[in-house]
Amino acid sequence: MVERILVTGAFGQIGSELVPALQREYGKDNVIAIDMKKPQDFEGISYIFDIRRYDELKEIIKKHRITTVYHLVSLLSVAGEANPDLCWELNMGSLKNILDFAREFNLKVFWPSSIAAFGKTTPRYNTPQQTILEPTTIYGVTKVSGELLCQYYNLKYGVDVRSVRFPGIVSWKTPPSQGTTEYSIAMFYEGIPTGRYTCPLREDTRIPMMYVDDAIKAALMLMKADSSKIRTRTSYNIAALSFTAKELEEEIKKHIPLVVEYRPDDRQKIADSWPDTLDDSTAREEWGWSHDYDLPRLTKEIITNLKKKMKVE
Ligand code: AKB
Repeated sequence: MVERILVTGAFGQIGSELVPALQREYGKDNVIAIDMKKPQDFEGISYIFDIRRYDELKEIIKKHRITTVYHLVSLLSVAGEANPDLCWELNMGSLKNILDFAREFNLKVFWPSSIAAFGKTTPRYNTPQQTILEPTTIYGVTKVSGELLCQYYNLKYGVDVRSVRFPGIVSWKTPPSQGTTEYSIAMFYEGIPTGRYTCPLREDTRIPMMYVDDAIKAALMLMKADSSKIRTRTSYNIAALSFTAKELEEEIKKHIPLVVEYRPDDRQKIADSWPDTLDDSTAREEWGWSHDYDLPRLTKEIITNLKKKMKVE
């Protein structure tokens, strides 16, 4: 059967890289991209509208005979704290609707959870797959609730929904958005053209992180895995890197001159509530997860690409 794929939040940080990967794999005509706005150079089928227009969404699912949804729409941690009501409405409302459509039209669903599902009471080092989930951000609350809702729809209605807890994703195609780990992207975006960056976190803040290519690889691998292998229907821990802000600064300095000033703001409290490192052995055992990028490779890749994008020598 031909897969016909819908991606929501298609032009955000992950979607901007996932959509072309899906188009390469399944063909341009089989990938439908939905977001609030579209980049000028996008080639493919897209619809530009607010995801909360559920009747319209349902018509698109029917019209294109969608089989699989990558539901990426989400307000991140910083945006969520600025508007908790909207965060709940958008993150949870849209997930509930996508899961209901999945029930009705027998869709397979990918939905990203996050390390934001963890909190201060979670073991900080080598955080286990099954552990205490008491987040203190509304974004984290939507991730824990979302994980449980996914599991419920799987158990109750047999919906084939799969999820990973993404660490902070480092990428270069889209500018940093309103998350806590997005400082890492901003360090490149501001550091390359100006040689300076003011970091909103302490230099010793260590957070699990991952290059975007590994994040795309994880999503595609998980969705392709045989359903009998997927025994976790909440969300899988997946790990790649874990670096401090200072370690990132030092790695970037091997390529460009950079002065970083550390001036922690509200984001520090959020970062301090997340683990340092994750145990992702369940994902590695059950569906063969492995990452490719280490910090030097990630840094070189981003600097090379961003310099080209920014036309900086
Ligand atoms: C954020 O920082 O809010 C996100 C995340 C870790 O989910 N990047």
